[in-house]
Amino acid sequence: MSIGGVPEPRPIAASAPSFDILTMSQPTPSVDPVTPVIGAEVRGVDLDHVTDADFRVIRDALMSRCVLFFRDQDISIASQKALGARFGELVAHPNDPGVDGHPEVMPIHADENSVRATGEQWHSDVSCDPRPPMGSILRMHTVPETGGDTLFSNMYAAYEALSERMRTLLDGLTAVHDGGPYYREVNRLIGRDDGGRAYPSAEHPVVRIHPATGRKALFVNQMFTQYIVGLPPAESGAILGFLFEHVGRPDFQCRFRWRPNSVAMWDNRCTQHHAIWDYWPATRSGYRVTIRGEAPA
Ligand SMILES: O=C(O)CCC(=O)C(=O)O
Repeated sequence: MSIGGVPEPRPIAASAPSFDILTMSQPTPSVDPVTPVIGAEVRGVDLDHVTDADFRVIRDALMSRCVLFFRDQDISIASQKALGARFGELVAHPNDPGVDGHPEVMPIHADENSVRATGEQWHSDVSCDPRPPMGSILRMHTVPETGGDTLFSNMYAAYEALSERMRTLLDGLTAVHDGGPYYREVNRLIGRDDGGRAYPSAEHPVVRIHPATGRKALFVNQMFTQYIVGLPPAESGAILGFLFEHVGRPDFQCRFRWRPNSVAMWDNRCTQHHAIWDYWPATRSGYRVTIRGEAPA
């Protein structure tokens, strides 16, 4: 139908991109929470071409949701590194040589010949470093039909769920994180000679303050935390045992089901994750880049 010979404007199809006609700006990525507590799926962004506006959305969403998920990102290693580098300096892994020509890119791989898979217990990446990574970006290119999900847990929520008395006790404590026991066991399992090398070790607050949000987060994990400083071993062991179980509470978590070319980006300062190896003998394979953080305070 037309009015006075002028055709009526046609409605925009629901699937059309929402360009702003006046400014010709790109559509803003959408950020959809996964649970009320943690995680968001970010849609409408191409990680091969991250604009400044996209980056601001990603950074803000990471601060509020702690872990972000992206689908259908058939991106290059250069793009993955470039995204990480917008957040900070990339770091090589202390026990993994990285891929050829890219020491800061860590392969994450398990197949029928594997005797272990990376990250099979709750942890925050390389928390044994004096400046543990602020974040990690993992892209999987090959995933099993089913299985191989990754669990993420919110360490603000874990801290806030503790009683006031327990929070008061933990607030003043520090703990020693050591990479040696875990990395040496990995090397033993896969038959790699570590040549007696030394691994990072550091003392960190049990409860850290996130430098960007100012919120308190629990910062001890099963993979690296050895003991609480200044407590007898039995008391340290009992408190850490309780906390290691506490971080795995289902109401702090989300669970990510990977597809080929899915990407997850997490903030190691306020999350822990646990990769489930339930898919042997299938293959699961991808690459991680890791971003240097600050000394926890
Ligand atoms: O494979 C995964 O989903 C995560 C692996 C892991 O734990 C890590 O990259 O730290």
